[in-house]
Amino acid sequence: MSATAEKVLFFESIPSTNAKAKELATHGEGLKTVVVAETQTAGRGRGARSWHSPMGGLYLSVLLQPREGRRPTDLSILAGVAVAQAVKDCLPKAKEVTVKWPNDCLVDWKKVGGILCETMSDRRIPLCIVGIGINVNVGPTDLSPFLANPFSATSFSIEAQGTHDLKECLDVVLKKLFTLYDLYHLEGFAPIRYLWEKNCRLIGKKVELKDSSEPGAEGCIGTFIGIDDDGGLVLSNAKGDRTAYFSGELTCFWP
Ligand code: BT5
Repeated sequence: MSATAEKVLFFESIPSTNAKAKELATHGEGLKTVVVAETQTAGRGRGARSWHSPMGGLYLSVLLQPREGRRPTDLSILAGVAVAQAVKDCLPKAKEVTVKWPNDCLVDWKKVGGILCETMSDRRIPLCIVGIGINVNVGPTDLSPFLANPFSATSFSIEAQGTHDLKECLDVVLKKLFTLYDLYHLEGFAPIRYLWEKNCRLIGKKVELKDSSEPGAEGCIGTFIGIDDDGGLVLSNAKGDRTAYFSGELTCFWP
């Protein structure tokens, strides 16, 4: 195994690297193909949400496969760890870089990156399109629509003044991602789960999980225990009963 991409394809402006990677996979592109764009005109978030993708950000999608019999969510959790490790390497040590379930990367509790894992289930082992967006050289004006989010938005250039080399950032992200991918295929999900929990600062805290498709609905409040063997968020209620959740939005927290 080699912890590198099979092929990296660069584009200037496309609607979405995930859509492009899916199209390429349909036409025969295989595992470890990476699609990178300088800007996206229709960057996708989870559900009906979008990912704002101005020039200066890093936008990429990678074709990966879960282990046989395992869920694609493994790869979403794995990518979260890779992004957190890469962001840590690129920013000053004093910044606190953490993961937020299911797939965000936070710097000092503000969102610097997001992951969207989509699946092509038309084969025996599903092919996953792991999309990663990171705000690198993105200014505050571009992020202003998201500053009021429960976890606000930030970028490398906001957190550490100056311009960052996007190619270097891409190389770091890919190195972390493929190293973890090889570890996962050799040793399973357990080491990935361990690394994810090590990079999460919400464990042991009281959190609220809301159904993002029903903004007005009441959420589940509980203590964040960790993630289970399938990457589900485990909450403990006031009675100490534990439940695993596989979708939703952590909308508030009490550190
Ligand atoms: C995500 O969704 O965070 C997944 C984002 C994945 C983007 C990558 S870019 C490369 C690849 N190609 C794609 O088309 N997508 C992937 P979610 O957890 O649903 O968060 C989306 C929400 O984050 C939005 O509704 C906004 O509130 C907020 N948001 C949008 N753009 C943002 C940005 N650039 N920085 C911070 N927050 C943002």
